[in-house]
Amino acid sequence: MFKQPTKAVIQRRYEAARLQYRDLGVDTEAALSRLQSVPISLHCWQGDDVRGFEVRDQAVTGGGIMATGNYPGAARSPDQLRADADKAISLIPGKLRFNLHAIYAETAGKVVERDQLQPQHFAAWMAWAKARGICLDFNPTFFAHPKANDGYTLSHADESIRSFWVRHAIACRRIAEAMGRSQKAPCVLNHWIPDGAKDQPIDRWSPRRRLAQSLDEMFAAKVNTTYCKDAVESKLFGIGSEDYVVGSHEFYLGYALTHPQMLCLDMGHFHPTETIHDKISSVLTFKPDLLLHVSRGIRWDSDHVVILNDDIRCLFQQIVRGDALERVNIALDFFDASINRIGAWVIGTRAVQKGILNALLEPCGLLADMEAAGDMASKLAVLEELKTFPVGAVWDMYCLNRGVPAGTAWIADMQAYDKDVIRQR
Ligand code: RNT
Ligand code: ZN
Repeated sequence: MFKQPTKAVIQRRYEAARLQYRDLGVDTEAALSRLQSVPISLHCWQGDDVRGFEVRDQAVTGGGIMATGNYPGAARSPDQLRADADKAISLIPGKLRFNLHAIYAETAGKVVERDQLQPQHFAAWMAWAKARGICLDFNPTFFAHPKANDGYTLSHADESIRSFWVRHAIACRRIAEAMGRSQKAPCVLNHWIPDGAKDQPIDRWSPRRRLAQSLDEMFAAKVNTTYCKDAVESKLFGIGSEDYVVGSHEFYLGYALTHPQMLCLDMGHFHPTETIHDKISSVLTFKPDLLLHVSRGIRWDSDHVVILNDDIRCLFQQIVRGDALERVNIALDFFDASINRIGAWVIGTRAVQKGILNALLEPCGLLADMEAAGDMASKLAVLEELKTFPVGAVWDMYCLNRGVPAGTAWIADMQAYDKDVIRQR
């Protein structure tokens, strides 16, 4: 089981698929070379259930986000996390980035407050990424901290707490800038805060005014924005902030439209039946670029492992049809602690790549022409027929070209690593 098909079999199937797509005017070779150049930012936090390695001297009660499940063998040191990420990376074709959070700092056993973090605390991560030719992205951590215990950070009414978090954000902007310099390419720095109220706050105004003020202060700090590309991430509700989230979609959309920072759209941060694919063309009409958190909510912002569902298909169709792949930063954001974590990384990332490939294999011009001519039945028929086209044969060829297991073969690698490494911890 889970054996790799031979090279000849993959090539034969690919050749048949290539001809089938060619009949519709789709160039599979062009699609494959385009796919190869689209980076996906692999999130470190799937490897350890968003715990990080921070050395703390005070208890943390507030959460804001939560990974559920108790699958054994989660990475409990930076070296374990890097080894696990290496394993996942070896099973994923195409270009990757790696996304860190401030709580993944390495401080040699010492307590280093978050507003004191320095690029040196990420030196090992930078060396690891450089050796693999991978660029880093970064996030301040505004949760899992005593000063976040009561549910407010950048919008806190207590000036000493609010300014602490502003200093943390500025420290992270400097770290992102250093990462960017070291990789000679931008580092995307995403700001998400848990701020909000469980039940009906009377004053929904002041926290928003304070958040806007904090953002202005953070972004006024002198940081080279060629290297540090800031984004702000909205949310509908969280655990303990069911009624009111300070950084709502409208809030950050407003902020991003009146400031240079990017907007981040997380697929799990809207109403349960609300999807983000129709937001892409609206946001990119007014902004040059965008950050995506590719996730999968089930009934709520549950951060399930991404799979190739309609949400993913529609999302990348919108991006490819609008020729916007260059303008969208694709980052993953899910954390399932109930299954093998390397499996989670690989399943989710390969699903996103398949979603992009699926969109690249669409005869966009043909469909647009039929639509312009008013031939809606033909358009719908082509879209339907495409659903059973052999995208898998093209995908397998991609994996073969990139030296990564094709089809189900990677599952055997995951199982062996589970037995030999994960379950030995
Ligand atoms: C939380 C946000 C945020 C986090 C990561 C860990 O709801 O989605 O992006 O998941 O920063
Ligand atoms: Zn997110």
